Amino acid sequence: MKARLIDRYFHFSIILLSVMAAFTSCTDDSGNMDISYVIGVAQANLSEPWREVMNAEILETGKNYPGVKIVFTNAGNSREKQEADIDKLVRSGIDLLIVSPVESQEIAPAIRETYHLMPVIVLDKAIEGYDYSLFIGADNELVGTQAARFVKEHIGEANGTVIEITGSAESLPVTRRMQGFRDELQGSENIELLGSFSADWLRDKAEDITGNNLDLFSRSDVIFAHNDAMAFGVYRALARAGITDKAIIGIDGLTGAEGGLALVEAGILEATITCPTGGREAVNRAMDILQKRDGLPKKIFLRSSLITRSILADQYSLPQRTDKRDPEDPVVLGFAQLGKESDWREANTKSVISAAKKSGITLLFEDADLNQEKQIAALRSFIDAEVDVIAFSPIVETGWDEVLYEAKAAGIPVICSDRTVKVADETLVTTYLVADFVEEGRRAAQWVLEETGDSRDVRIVEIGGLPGSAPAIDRRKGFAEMIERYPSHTIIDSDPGDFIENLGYNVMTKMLVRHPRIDVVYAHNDDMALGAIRAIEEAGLEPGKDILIISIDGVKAAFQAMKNGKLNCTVECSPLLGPQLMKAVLDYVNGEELPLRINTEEGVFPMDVARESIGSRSY
Ligand code: GYE
Repeated sequence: MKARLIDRYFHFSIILLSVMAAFTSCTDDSGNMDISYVIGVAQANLSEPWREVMNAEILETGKNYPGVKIVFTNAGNSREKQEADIDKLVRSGIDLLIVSPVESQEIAPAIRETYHLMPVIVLDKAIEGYDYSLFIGADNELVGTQAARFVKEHIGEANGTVIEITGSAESLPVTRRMQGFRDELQGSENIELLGSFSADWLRDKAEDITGNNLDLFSRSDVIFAHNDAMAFGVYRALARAGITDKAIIGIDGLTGAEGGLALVEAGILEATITCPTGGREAVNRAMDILQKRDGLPKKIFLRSSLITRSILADQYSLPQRTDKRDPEDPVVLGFAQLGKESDWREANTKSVISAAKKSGITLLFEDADLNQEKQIAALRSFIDAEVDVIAFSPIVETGWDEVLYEAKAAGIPVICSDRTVKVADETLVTTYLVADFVEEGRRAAQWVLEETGDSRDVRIVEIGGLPGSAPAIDRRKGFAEMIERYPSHTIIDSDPGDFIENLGYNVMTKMLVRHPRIDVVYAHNDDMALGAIRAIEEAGLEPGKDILIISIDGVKAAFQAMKNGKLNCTVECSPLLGPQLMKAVLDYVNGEELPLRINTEEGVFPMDVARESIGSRSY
């Protein structure tokens, strides 16, 4: 170990010399003997204040890890420059790359290549595919939704108008914000979107646009800008023309003189929506990766919050315990499991129980036996017991507002494990620890399309999960979204089997009677696929050959079925959420702000791959 450290020291002194010569800034030049890691940060540009804050956070957080050196590059918004930056960083010997990509998907190959050499954290702008260790960013669709909710509330029942000022047109966050904003406004007949202009994130450009379109702007009630800088630009142009009665709302919520918080405080902006840079999270997670800690997720989405003047007055409204806990007391987690419907669920329960034990967390565990009332009662019992954190796997998406308000009022944070909920106030849930179910559905469809690509008339039946549950809703959505693009493929039938093996069998039996020909079965989980396999065999057909079968989860029994040639593919959805959950619980108790959503890592296992990897499956 010592030899390695010394080795590293020489190695890094060389790197640091070259790094310092090559790059504009370097965090620390103390030349400590115990340097253990060098992190390279490839920043897209420093012309946006938000990115300066990102770098500052990275630098600050890095100071908590004495053995860490951080080196920065600035691509000045050029894709070519960022490619060269990454190359330089890699060749100088960094251990991990944090990259905040420029606005171009063409940067993806450079990131992919680096990922084959070392861990890579992608910050802020998502890139296509999964060739990186971890993505950290805001949920920009939610940011757009939050903006629209504000507009609706501000305008109320009367007729009203709004103008939108967006960031750079090709940028993914812009598309997402626009989408969330429009979706939420849909159905509000009284609100008219008067226009949408792109000002490339720049204050002065927004000011010019407003100045050149004063007529239009003076007819609007609300102006929504995709960042606070542009919102301020709008304000300046309007103020110059003597127009001061408009509600202007921005995004970012940075501190500092021209930061969104000060602008809201001064009444210049009506509201801002905070959009964390992820700098702090990136460094903390980089250290988790470098030190090979348990429970590493694939994607982390950071929380955005609407900030108005009155909210500023009583600070952020996230749950905060008033009575400080004694650090000597064991941390208590109340976990309400939804039932025992599948192999996945059993593996999930085991993972939670064993991870709690391993982390020294006292676990109060309740099983709701697939009954929402019972699950609500379990949550209430945790509130009564004054646990430190509540986690639950919500059986369905809706119907939780009341009990979650009670938890919030009691100052107890709630983590949704595995499934999401739909609530009117998103601060009711502190963190979601979930898989990307829509993506799972898309991946299943992708496999079907690849497998049956040339066929003309492919008839697919779907066996759905429990109606109203997040995985059933989203797996259906992701799958249908892709299949519907191909006229050659049709989902001819869909019935729920509630994630239960027997029900999968029943649904399939009926479908085989109803349809003279079925080519593909898409089941929302493995258990139902296994039930369907039984039904197909009983009907005298060969599962896996006469009918292709794809499902989701990746449990052992599915791998066994693939080994036997009866199941064709499973899309992985890991139930091993225990370690990540315990990490989140301990982070919260230690005073760290939890991200809004944490996505787990998942793969796709077609039959031939499954045969080889069956031995290494842990659930
Ligand atoms: O896929 C299914 C289960 O919520 C992701 O619930 C989970 C699903 C899982 O019973 O097997």
